[in-house]
Amino acid sequence: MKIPIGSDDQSTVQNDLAHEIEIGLLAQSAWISPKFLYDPLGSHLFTAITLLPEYYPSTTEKNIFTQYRDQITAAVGIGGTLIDLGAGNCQKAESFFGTLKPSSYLAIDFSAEYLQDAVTKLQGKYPHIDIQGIGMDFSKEIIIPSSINTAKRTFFYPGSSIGNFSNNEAIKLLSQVKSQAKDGGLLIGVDLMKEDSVLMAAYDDPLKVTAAFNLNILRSINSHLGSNFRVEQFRHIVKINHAENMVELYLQALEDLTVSWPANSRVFKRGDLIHTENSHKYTIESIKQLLKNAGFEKTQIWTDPKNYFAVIYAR
Ligand code: AVI
Repeated sequence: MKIPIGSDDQSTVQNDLAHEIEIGLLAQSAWISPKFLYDPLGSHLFTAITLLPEYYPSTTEKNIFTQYRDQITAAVGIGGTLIDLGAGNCQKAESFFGTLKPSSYLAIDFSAEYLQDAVTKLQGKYPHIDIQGIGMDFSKEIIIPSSINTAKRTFFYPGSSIGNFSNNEAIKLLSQVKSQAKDGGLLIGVDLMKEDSVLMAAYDDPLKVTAAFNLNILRSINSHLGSNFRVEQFRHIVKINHAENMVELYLQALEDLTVSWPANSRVFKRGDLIHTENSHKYTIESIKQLLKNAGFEKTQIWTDPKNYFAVIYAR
């Protein structure tokens, strides 16, 4: 199987991405969209984060999947197409192949390059499942190939990646999922609110893997924009925004500097911040409301004993 990169002409896609980056870099409070965290190295660094003992979302979600796999399978039902949003190394979806028995699996990720390896290996292991991988910026629009014509489509969106979108963006994305799921539904993992110390350890780990993941966005931007960011001129900063119930990631300039790219440049003073990510944390009520606003009326919910994380099947 091959990995189509999306329907648009590649140079148009690149120009759109470069334009989006410029808007953020030239804003009064500079920002970079978190999707640029996931270049091939960033995707590997994120996989490393999920192995950190401090990064509780991955282990907690995995434990919920393991403990409630039968109940989750009964809720979701067998067969149809499993559509994995932000598939990464595809391991979480693979853990459901045995019970959900999908006839086809569509892996979607921003980083097509990283996905390619995972999807190729998977097809070798599961020759009876029709496996496709697509590199797509699904934060804009979810485009399902016409070859996927099963009425039952189960969207799989684990890892609380929904938390990286604003409320409005999340509703827009989940509304698209709802309308495209046909007879199926959405199996989603969401991170719940908890004490600051647990959040700080998870997002500012002592091995500094998260710092490397965050700083690597500057290299990713250099390759998209032709800019000359130097990672050693910045440091990783984590803030907890209690009013909005979210963890915020920034990069802070360690000195006065100018970043240039073919079309423009930006001056950063020592201490200036670039906002790179928000990670929303939910309550059961707030996530139910979000899903309802996106058109999902029914939910089944599984959590862990500490109520750190929730897995939800929504229809
Ligand atoms: C992918 N996403 C849900 C992660 C999160 O926790 O918000 C990304 C991440 N950022 C820092 N560590 C992990």
